[in-house]
Amino acid sequence: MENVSFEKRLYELQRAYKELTRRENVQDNLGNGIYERYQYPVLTAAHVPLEWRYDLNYEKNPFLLERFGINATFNSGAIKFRGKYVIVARVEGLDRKSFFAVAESDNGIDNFRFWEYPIVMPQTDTPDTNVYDMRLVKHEDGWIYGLFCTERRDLFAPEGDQSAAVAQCGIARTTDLVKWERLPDLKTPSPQQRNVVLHPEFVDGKYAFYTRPQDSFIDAGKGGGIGFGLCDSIENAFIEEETVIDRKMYHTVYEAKNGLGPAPIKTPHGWLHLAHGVRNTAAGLRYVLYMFMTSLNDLTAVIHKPAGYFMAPEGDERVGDVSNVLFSNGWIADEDGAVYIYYASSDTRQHVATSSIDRLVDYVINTPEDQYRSAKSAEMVCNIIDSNKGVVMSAF
Ligand code: M1P
Repeated sequence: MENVSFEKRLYELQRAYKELTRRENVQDNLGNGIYERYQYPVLTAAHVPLEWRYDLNYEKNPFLLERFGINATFNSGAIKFRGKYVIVARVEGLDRKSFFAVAESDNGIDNFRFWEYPIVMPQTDTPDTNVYDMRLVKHEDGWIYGLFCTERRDLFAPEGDQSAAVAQCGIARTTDLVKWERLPDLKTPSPQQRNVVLHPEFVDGKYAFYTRPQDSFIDAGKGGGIGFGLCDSIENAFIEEETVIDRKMYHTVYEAKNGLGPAPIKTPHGWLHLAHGVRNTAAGLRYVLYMFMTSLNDLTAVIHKPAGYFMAPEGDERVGDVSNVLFSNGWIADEDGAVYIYYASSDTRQHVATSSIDRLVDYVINTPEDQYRSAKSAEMVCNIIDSNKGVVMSAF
């Protein structure tokens, strides 16, 4: 028998866990003024409680081996709930299956702790193989909804193709984030759906959804962008007509595909949206975040859209299971105007960035829009230089 000290190993595991989950986060210096990044991710695989990963009984696990390993924690929905900053993370096991788990923090930027148990999502008649990327919405009907991607094997794929899948939008609702009522999946005219988001308010007495129609599991195909549609009922949600409100476009950061992030935030100027855009490169797909604003009177009208990306992977964020990816499906707008943007990097870990409604509105309204040509970009820089003439640079 190897000489393993169960007690010593348990002590070391607990000490490391405590240190990690009580570490204060540190705001990065300077930045671009639009948001602040932080030094540490708010959730990693190592934040998952030891009680979930280890059998801590000496008799059954004398070597104290990990019994259920976690690969990643990322793509979290977010909501302010009972005064806490609460995120519902996508927790992915070594078996590649992901499930949802609630973690909360007092200040939104550090000390996130998982609740006692992960969520065991009730099933529809066709069980999910995999679920991920929950968007949490407090709807004006009184429920908290979680919309997520449910993935199942494509039954029409040939036997030799074991990666073909069908993605659809799963819908569940809750009042306490513990007990969930599963509703039928959303039906739309598109063969597949991912990145579906529920609008927090009724529109003409109907439930309003942002969609992302797609032809196949990876490629959006002729599903040309972020769609919008209305449903009479949420208990049997069916969108008859999808209108694309923000389309993919040549030589932009969203030329291959795009998808809405969290539910939009209402401001006096319009609805603030955060989305991800994807383009292809020699090194594979690159996912960045971008923003736009839609009209308060017409949710399908994009009234402001800064050129390019809002956030892109930086430093360590660039590397992970799916490298060169930033993805966000959760943000929290606080009563005092602060905004907590929960973004994940490279399908591996969860981060936070902070900003404010005022700064985001300024960014979205006053950042130049894409003019789609290099010469126009150079002209924009010249305009900024000209308007800076006569401004005293005090540090020089
Ligand atoms: O791997 C990057 C992301 O890919 C998918 O997003 P989309 O449907 O826009 O391509 C999702 O699987 C997402 O979870 C993942 O982060």
